[in-house]
Amino acid sequence: DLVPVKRALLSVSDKTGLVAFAAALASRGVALISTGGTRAALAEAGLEVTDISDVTGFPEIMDGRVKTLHPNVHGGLLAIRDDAEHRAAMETHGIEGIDLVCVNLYPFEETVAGGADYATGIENIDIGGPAMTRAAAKNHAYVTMVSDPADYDAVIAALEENDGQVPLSLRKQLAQKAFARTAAYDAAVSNWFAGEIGESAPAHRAIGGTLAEVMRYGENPHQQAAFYKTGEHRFGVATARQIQGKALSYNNINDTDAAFELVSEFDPVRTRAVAIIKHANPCGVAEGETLKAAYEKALACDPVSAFGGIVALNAPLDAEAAEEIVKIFTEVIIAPDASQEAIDIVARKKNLRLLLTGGLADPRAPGLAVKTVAGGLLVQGRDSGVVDDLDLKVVTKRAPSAQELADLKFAFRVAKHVKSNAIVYVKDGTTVGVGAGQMSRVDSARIAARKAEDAAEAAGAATPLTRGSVVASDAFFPFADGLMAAVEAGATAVIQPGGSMRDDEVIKAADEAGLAMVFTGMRHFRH
Ligand code: 93A
Repeated sequence: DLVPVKRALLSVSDKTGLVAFAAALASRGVALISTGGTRAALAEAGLEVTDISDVTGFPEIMDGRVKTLHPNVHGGLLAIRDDAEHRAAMETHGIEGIDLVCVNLYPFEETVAGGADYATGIENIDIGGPAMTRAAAKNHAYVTMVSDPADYDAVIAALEENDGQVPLSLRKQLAQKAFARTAAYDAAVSNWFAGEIGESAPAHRAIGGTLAEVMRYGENPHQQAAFYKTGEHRFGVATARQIQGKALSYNNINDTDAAFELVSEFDPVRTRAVAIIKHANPCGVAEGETLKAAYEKALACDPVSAFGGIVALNAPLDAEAAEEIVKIFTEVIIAPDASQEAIDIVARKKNLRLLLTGGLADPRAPGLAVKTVAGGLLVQGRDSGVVDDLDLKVVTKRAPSAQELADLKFAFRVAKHVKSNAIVYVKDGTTVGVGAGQMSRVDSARIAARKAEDAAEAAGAATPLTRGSVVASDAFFPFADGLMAAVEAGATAVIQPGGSMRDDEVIKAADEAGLAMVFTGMRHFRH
């Protein structure tokens, strides 16, 4: 099952590692064939390359739309080498076998993630690349299909160890990976297309991903787990660069995602924001003049829970914030970027992971949220509602003050990222109590208030921090009791979606308590 590699076709958009790979092939006597840009890159490096046009007997036509789509290429890829008829066809038509294909595709995902217009999106749909990828992968009995620069070294090593041949086991692995790539690619095209034509029903959209990593275990040690990347989002945990620390676990990735999605709600032009996450819920979120100030405020909300948490920042990590964060045990820091000084400070904690994303997530971006149920998949559009875009309606006699309104918006932004039922108390741009994941809204309100009392006690404050705070609820109060729990805790203003059958009752109770209350008209359930 060993096939000598004598002729290779290289056609890549991502030219990472290309020259070294091609040079290693050439030094083993492999003849190289290439398309325009790839050929130019190889020729410039002094390698001898045959132009694809000399193989097809055709120029690359129609702006490159048709360059490799030709029987001389696809016959060379698909021929069963020891089938008499296939060999006769090769003879008759002058088709030569191609033993190794190195293709990566037009960067469709990156292009549309960058907000490309319709025509640019369409032009970046690769046709010839996937065709070759699939042909070579199908015919892996004879052909080695290399779809990822990360595999170049392994292929060269295999050739060296096996006297210029690639073992079938590796060819099979590479073929599987190649099909995963074309599947994810087509899923990305279909998803983008759905958005372009206003097709929002997620059921019509393909779900696909590329296997990025197999984890040691899942949510618990007895569960298997893997991480698949969909290429749907530009900045986030899936695309972040890990600067240091050991590999992220399943729970780490889940929590880090929650942290970064939350902190990305805060525009860095307006404010510095920090979120600390445990078990996918925030145990402290704050904004401030500096990241350090925001971090200290976020930590003060619930310092007990923050131990071993995930810290997300909405601006590049600086040295003074890093100095604060490394003081307690933290699992992961995620930020758009970091100064060299900050990176050096984090380096003092060997196990602390530092992830840099290159930018903030777009809270308004479309996308899919997927969850399994026994025997099925539930698919929905992600929650892309942003409080700034909502029409806030004052429903009480008293309107919120400017400070209350700022805190109400802050609180609702946070509540969107808290598991339901969610109640979030906020004061001066800081969460002072978070109640998450309770079966009753009253319980969430009580828990949040109690946590605020604990925090006040820990800080040596005389009164709980909920006194004079505002409160957000992710969904409407079905009865006045949840609202009254917030009043008892000392909240002066409320933000909630509204829309309960008993809104009148709830508004009346708010008026009697002198509260200011605004309705958002949008609910943020999260389970
Ligand atoms: O426009 S295509 O769909 N038509 C083709 O026949 C074709 N053949 C290869 N795109 C095609 N490719 C793609 O061109 C490859 O998948 C690769 O991404 C890119 C390499 O082009 P160049 O070598 O000119 O940089």
